[in-house]
Amino acid sequence: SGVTSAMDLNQAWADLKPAERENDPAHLKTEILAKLAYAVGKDPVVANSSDWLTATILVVRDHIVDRWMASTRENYRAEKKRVYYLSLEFLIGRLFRDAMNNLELTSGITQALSELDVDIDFIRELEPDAALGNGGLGRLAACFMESMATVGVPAYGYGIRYDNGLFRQAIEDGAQVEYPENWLAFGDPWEFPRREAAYTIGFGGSVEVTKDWDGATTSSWKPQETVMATAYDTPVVGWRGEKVNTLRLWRARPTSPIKLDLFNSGDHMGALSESNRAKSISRVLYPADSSEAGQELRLRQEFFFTSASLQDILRRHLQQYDTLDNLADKVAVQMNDTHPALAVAELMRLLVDQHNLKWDEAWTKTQAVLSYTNHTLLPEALETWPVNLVERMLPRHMQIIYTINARLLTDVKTAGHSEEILEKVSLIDEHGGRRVRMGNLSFVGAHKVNGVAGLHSDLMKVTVFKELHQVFPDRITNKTNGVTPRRWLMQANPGLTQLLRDTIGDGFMDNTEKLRDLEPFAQNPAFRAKFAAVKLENKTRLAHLIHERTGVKVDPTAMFDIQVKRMHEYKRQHLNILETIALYNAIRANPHKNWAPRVKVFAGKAAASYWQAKSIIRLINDVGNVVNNDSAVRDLLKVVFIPNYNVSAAEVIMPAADLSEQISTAGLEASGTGNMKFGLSGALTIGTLDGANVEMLEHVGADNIKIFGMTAQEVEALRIKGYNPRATIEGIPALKEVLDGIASGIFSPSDKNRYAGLVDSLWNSDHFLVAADFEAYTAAQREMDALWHDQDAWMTKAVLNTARMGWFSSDRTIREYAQEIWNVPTV
Ligand code: B1N
Repeated sequence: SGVTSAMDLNQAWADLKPAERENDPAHLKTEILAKLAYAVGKDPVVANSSDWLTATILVVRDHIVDRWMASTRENYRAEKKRVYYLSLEFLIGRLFRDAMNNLELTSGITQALSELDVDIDFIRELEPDAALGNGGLGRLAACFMESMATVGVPAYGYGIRYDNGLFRQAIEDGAQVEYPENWLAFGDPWEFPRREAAYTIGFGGSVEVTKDWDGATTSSWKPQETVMATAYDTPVVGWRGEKVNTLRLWRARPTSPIKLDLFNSGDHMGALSESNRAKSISRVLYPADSSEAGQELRLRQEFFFTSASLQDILRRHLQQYDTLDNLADKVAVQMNDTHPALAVAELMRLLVDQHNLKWDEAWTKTQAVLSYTNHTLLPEALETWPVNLVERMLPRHMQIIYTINARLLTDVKTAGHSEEILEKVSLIDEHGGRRVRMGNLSFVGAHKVNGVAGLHSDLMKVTVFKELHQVFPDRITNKTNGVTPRRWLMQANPGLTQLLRDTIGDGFMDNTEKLRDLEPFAQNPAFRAKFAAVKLENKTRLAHLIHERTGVKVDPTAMFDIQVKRMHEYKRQHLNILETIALYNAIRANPHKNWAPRVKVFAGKAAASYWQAKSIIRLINDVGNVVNNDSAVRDLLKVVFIPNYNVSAAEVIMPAADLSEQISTAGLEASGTGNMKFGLSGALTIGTLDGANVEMLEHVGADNIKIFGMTAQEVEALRIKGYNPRATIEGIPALKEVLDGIASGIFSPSDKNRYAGLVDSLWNSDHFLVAADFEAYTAAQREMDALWHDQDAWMTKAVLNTARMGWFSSDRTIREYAQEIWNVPTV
C-alpha cells in the first residue's frame, strides 16, 4: 500500500472546502476513535455497539457546538429579539440521524463507521427515543424547534426534563399494558447540565404587604416550600447547520437534600420526604392527550417550569440590557396551550413585586410579550383549576388573577357588554365550585391567540372564545400547523428524497414549495414506476417491522391502509375497525369478488385510565386474531396493531402508507399533523373535513384526496336537531350485523361480554357519530378499492400529493408566527 507523507495529507486537507473538510471520512474516523478512547474510555477491540453510538454522537455534538456558540454570540452581539417557546411537552424522538443530516455529515460518518466495521443503521436504533410528549402537541413543539433554527429565529424551547417520558405500550393478550419508559437509563449524550443556571421555585405560604413612605403598597410572597429548578441544555441544529438554538429543560431538585435534624433523630423516611416531594415534579410526563389531567402535581409541574423559564428570561434580558424598558422589543414568549398559562400571573408578579414596575406598565409589557396557542376545543381538555387549590399553592398568583379579572370585567362593562358576556369572559367559572379558567387567563394576557388550522381558528371564534372574541376581535389569528421536511421527508424517506433530487434537483430541500416542480412527472409512466418502487421498498421495510413486533406476515404489494395516532373516541379508530369488520363479512360472503387486498394498520397509545380507548385497542387486536387466521379471506385482508407507537415507529410507518386515515368527527381534531407526514410521502388521504384536512383538500385538489362524511356544520345541526343512534344503526344492516357480531362474542369467544360497554355506548349515545358517518365512510372505501385496481391512476394521485404538500412545512408555519405574532425577522 502506498504510504502518503504527512505533508501530502496536510496539503490535501487544506485544499478541501470547509464543509467537505467536516464531512471527510478519514478525519471523522480519527475523531470517533478519539471520543471512544477519551470520552467513553473504551478500546476499539472491546467497544460494544452502544459505545460506538455514544462516541459518534459526541463527535456530531462537537460539530454542533462551535456553530451553537457562534449563533448565540451573534444573537447577543446583534441584540436580536429572542423567541421563547414554553411547552410542557417536547416529543423529539431520536436526534442522531437528524443532527447528522442537518450538518450534512451523513455520508462521511457512514463511511467512517463502515471503515471501523460498525453498521450505522444498527447503532442508530440503539438511541433511546426521547418521548417527552404525548402526541401532536409535543411533536409540533419539536418540529418548531428545528424550523426556528432553520429559518434563523433565535429561540429557546423551555420545558421539563422528565425522568420518565411517555409510557412504553405492550400488547398482552390483545390488551394495552403500560410500562415505564426510561430514556435516561444510560445517560443522554446530547445534553449539557448547567449547574449554574438554577432558580428557586416557591409553593404555598402567604403574602406579606408592606406600606411605603408614600402609602403605596408592595406585596411580597413568602412561600412555605421551595424547590430548585436546574437547567439541562440540548442544542437544536437547523437545516444545513447554519443556526443552532437551545432546548432548555428543567429538572426539579430539593433545596436541601435531606433534613439532617430528622435524619439524626432516626426519622430516615421523614428526612427524605421533602426531597422526594421536590424531585417528583420532574419525575414523569402526564400521559394525557387532549384529556384532563387535573391533579395537583400537574399544576406544580406547570408552575415549576413556567416560573423557572420566566426567571431565566428576565435574568438574561437584564444581564444584556440592564433595563426592562425594552423587554417587549427583545422578548417574545409563546405559550403552547394553557399548560404555561400561569406565565401571565408570574410575569406580572416578577415585574410588579420584584422589579417594582407599576401595574399598568407591567400589564402592557406582559401582553406585548406573551402569546398563546390553543390546540383543542374539547371541553374535557380545557384546563380549569379550583380556586382554593390555586389559592393554597400560589396565593400571590391568585391575588394577581383576581386583580386582572376585576380590571377586565370593569373594562368590558364600561364598553357596554352584557351581563351574560361578562360572565363568559370572566377568569373565574362560578358554576359548581369556583375554578380558574386557564384559557381565558391566557387569552387576556396575550396580544395574539392562535388556532392551529383554519377551521379550528374559525370555530374558536364561535365556541370557547366566542365572547372574548367579541370583546377583542383582533386577537385571534390562524397559524396552520406544519411538519419539518428534514425529519419527515429527507430522513424518514431517503428513497423518495433521492428520487426527487434526481428528478427535480435539490431546490426542494431548501424550499418545499419547489416540490411543485414534480407535478408534470405525475403523468410520466417511467417516473411513476420509480415512485411506486420507492413506495414498495418502504412498505417492505414496514412489513418487516410488523412481522418483528406482531408476528403477522403481510404482503407488501397489498394496499397499506394506516391509522396511527393517539387512541381517542373523537379520532374514531372504532369507525375504522367497524368498517373493517363489515369488509370482512362482505369478503366471506363473496370471497371471489375482485377485492383490493388490504393491510389495515393501527397503532397508538391510550391514556392508562381511558377505558373506552383501551377497549378499542383490544377490539382491533381481537379482530386481527380472527381475520388473520381465517383462511377464507386469504391475503385479501390483514389487520395489525403495532405496539408502542412513537416517533421512531412513525418514521418507518409514514413513508409506507398507501392510504392515510384521518377520520375524526368533523370539528373535533384541531389540526392533525400525521395527515401532513403521510401526504408528503405520497399517501392518499381518506378523511373528514376536519382540522388541516380542509387545507390539504385545498392544496392537493379534490381529485387527489377522498373527503367523506358530515361537515362540522352538519355535525352541529344534527346535534341540535337531536341524533338518534339507535334508529341510525337499525337503518344500516351491515353495521347492525357488525355490532351484533361483536356483542355476541365472535371476536372474544372466551369473554363474550368484553365489548358490551363499547357496543352499548354506540347504540345509546354514539357521541362521536360513528353510525351517522358509517355509510359515507364505507362508500368512500369502496371507491378507494376501485382506484387501487387502476395503479396508474392511484400513483398519479400519490405523486401529486407529494408535489403539493410543500406548504405544510413547519418552516412556513414558523415564518408566519415570526411575522405576525413575534415580530422577528427570518432568513
Ligand atoms: O395538538 C396538535 C393538533 O394537531 C391536534 O389536532 C390536537 O389534538 C393536539 C392536553 C393536548 N390538542 N390538545 C392537546 C395535549 C396534552 C394535554 O395534556 C391537551 N393536544 C392537541 C398540534 O396542534
